[in-house]
Amino acid sequence: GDAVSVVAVDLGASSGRVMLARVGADELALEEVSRFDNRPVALPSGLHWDTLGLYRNVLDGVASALRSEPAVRSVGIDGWAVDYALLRAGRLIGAPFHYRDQRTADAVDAAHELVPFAELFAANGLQHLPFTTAYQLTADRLEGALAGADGLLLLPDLFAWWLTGVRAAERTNASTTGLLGARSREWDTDLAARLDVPAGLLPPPVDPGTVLGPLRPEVAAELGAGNGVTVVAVGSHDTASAVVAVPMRDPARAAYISSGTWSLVGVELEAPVLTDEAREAGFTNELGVDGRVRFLHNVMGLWLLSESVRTWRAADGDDDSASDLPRLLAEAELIDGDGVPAFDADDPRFLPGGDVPALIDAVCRETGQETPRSRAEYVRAICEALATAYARVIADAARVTGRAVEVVHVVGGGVRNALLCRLTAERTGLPVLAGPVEATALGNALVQARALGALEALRPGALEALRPGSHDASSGTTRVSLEDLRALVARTHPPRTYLP
Ligand code: LFR
Repeated sequence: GDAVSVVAVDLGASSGRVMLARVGADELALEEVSRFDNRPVALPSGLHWDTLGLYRNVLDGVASALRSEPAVRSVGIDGWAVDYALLRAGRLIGAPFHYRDQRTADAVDAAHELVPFAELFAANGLQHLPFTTAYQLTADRLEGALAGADGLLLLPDLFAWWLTGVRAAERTNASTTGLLGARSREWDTDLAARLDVPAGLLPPPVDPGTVLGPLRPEVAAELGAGNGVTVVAVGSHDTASAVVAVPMRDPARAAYISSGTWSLVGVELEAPVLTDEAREAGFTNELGVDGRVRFLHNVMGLWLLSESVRTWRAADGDDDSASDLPRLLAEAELIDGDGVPAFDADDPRFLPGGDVPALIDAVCRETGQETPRSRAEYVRAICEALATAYARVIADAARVTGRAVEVVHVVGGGVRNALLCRLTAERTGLPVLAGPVEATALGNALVQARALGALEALRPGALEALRPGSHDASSGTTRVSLEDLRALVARTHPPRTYLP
């Protein structure tokens, strides 16, 4: 058929990967071309991302993808949300901050003095998270760090700009800044003015699926790219791309968990829900691809496990057999879940990370519980706490939206955690459909392939329409829908079922 090759760059908070994808009406295959660590750097100024190192890895990854498949048509970049670079005259001002940096501690109150949280939520629809871009910008402002800035780019947009020379704010990620109107889907310049954030910093929003442009000639030369390799804006917020590839049959009856460093738990809607109930239950309304809304809550996620393993590994020195996660999960399977302490996975003390087992101990003592007695017990307690949080959020989402949730999809790295998938089915009382693991890269690739016109045959009735005498398929007004894309994911990456 008319399958295309595209490159999906997916930047996660602990590692990045470059994937070569082959996408067509009956084909959806990924090949990992490169994977690299993304290690934050603690400087006297705070915790930063190594943006140039990441970009170097993106360039090298794309170059090797092009070497193995010279027919690559486009590149799309997604990454974690909210973080940004400040620019002056086209140059970076300083190293971008990591969202887990603690500099927003005072900025949150300062921002709420200008615009109370309830008013922020009514305008931007976002759950309270202390690292939302608007609070980070408030911290910058209070420290005088916005002076002289004439531009701002979220990190995936920064890399797209470096590749193409085109500056834009891809909408799904822009919706995590707190400065995009939840209903208007445009920058809320009144809100920015009230928060004392110069709206002039914000580049024009573009929708996912927009062809940003060709590689800059210098970049094309360095990468050995032929003419015609373009950069396509995808759902550049990683969660937006992941949800594109959740193989939901009927989004009105499904919940999803995008399970990685964070667990993003919620439902997909056509319009935001900005009620008091939604705000009080901690929901966010982030923008998805095709104007959908991700009504979800950020649960602390696999971060609790990865920080625990990191702590144990540091204590063990060279011998890392006792901190091997698959092994600990296998041991944790055999433990009685009622025998481990219960705690709130969303306790804000977990956000900066560090010695998570010690933090769990502190929480247990406060709540008059015994602390876990072994690493496997910590692992079990964490999985129990996450599954409990998932079940609560899914029940809240159903209540607040008035929907009946009948199935829970899990995508992302957490699909590999069979214990967590099983506990999720148990706690929610619903079937869990687990997979695909690489939903984010798949969603990224699907949006590129659709933008390149390679998926027209997925449109219902497309084949009939191509027959002589009928209307030309390409002149139809309906485009290949998310449901068509998801059906392709379900066919090519059938999920695994866990029954309650
Ligand atoms: C997931 C994610 C979440 C966002 C958090 C911080 O990788 O993008 O959606 O809340 O990271 O950016």
